Amino acid sequence: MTDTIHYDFVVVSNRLPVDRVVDPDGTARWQRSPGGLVTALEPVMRASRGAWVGWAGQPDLELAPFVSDDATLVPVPLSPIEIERYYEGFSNDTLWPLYHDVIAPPSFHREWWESYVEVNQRFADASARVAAPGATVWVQDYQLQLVPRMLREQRPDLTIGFFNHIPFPPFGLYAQLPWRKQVIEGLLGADVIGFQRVADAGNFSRAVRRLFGYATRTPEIHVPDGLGGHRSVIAKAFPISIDVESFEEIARRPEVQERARQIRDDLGNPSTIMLGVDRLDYTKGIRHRLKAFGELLRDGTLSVGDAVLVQVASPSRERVAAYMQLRDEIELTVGRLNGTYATISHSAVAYLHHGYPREEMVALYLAADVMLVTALRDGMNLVAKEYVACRTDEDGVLVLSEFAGAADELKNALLVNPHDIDGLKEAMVAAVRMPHRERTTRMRALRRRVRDNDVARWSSTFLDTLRHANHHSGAR
Ligand code: GDG
Repeated sequence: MTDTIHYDFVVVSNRLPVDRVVDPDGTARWQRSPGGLVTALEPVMRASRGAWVGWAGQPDLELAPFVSDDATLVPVPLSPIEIERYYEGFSNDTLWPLYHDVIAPPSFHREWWESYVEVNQRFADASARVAAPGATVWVQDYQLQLVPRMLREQRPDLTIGFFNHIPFPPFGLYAQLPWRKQVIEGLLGADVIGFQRVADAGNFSRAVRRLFGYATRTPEIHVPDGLGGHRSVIAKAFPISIDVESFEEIARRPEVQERARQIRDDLGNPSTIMLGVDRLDYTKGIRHRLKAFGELLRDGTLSVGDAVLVQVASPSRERVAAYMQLRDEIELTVGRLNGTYATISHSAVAYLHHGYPREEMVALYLAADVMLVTALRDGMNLVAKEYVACRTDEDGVLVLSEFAGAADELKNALLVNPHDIDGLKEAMVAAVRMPHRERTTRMRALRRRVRDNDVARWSSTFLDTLRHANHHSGAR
């Protein structure tokens, strides 16, 4: 242990921000995965000797910490059975559906829970080993909700933050979780618990009151310290965002703009390109979107050749049964729509079950006249913000679900309830027919909002709150 280096700032997330890639000559290397979180935390990492604790994405990989760009990465190994129980099971088939309004039924299995506890303990132990005295540790997301408490038990000197990237459900749903008290106790080990929306923070505080009866004074929760006093925990909304400048920069590149023109050309120059970009997930409302689009073709409101729907559905969680079933359903629907409405020269739906490089995504955003974000429930939805960030031409219409966190900020989008198929159809038609002046007015307002709250602002606001919270509670 004496040779372990200690860090003043530690990020803990299920996945490390790198992917193992094997070059054609057979040599393996690590490639930075360009997620928003990495970008947000890069400056903090650089300024404060940071380490990142997480799983390297492959089973049974026991690796020593290594340096990638400016951060030290600390791999946490997972066995195949843990991947099945902790990750695919408890994280993605229990918590994910439960926290997204039980759109799909959550599965509750005791052995999945046991694995979740064990793996959370391993992440906590790894973090405790690398954190310097008095360090700040920022734990990310629903896979690691027990880590804050486990960490505090070993290391009361640390300042601990937690951010939940997905919604926190209303108590009536949360109460289904057989381990509902343990999860909340786990989270309450943090000094600050961040959520995407004000409503999520409210749901969490209510669950704390209902299950533990602790006093709350928004945004503070008073957690008894066992000595007759209490610790203050802050539960508050910190809406996440994107690296706006990097999207703008890509959108301004001539070759990306040329690619956008080529995409329109390849689609047969329709007057309207509608676009959906999602991980293939049942929370994203892809089926509802296809249904509404199909009915508009059936009614003759839209016609093939004139309008096309491009749907990028990037592969996700392909070993979880609900995702396999969803893929089948979507591909059946797309096949039916194209079978019924496509012509030799024009598709109704261009369906793409691939991941694309970011430049291609930006070109798609630039080509899209109408962006459809129709999630049934979504923590934030970064695609909505990316579309807006890319539209430096102040054109394009965003149709946005009220059930995505982004709707709290992006009020100038066409807000929809995706369960209301008629309402969704009306919004799609309004988007197609919207006059240029109104498109510009709305897009300008949306852009202002996204630029004002970018991802650097998100992380600095969270970390400021964390510093302040710990200062108030006194050094522990
Ligand atoms: C969770 C919460 C919350 C997608 N396909 C490709 C690709 N993407 C990128 C998008 C976007 C990201 O993936 C997806 O982010 P979302 O926010 O839309 O959704 P989740 O993956 O469900 O994320 C969500 C988020 O965490 C952050 O807190 O907003 O609510 O569910 O950046 O562009 N990127 C590339 N190729 C693809 O094919 N390059």
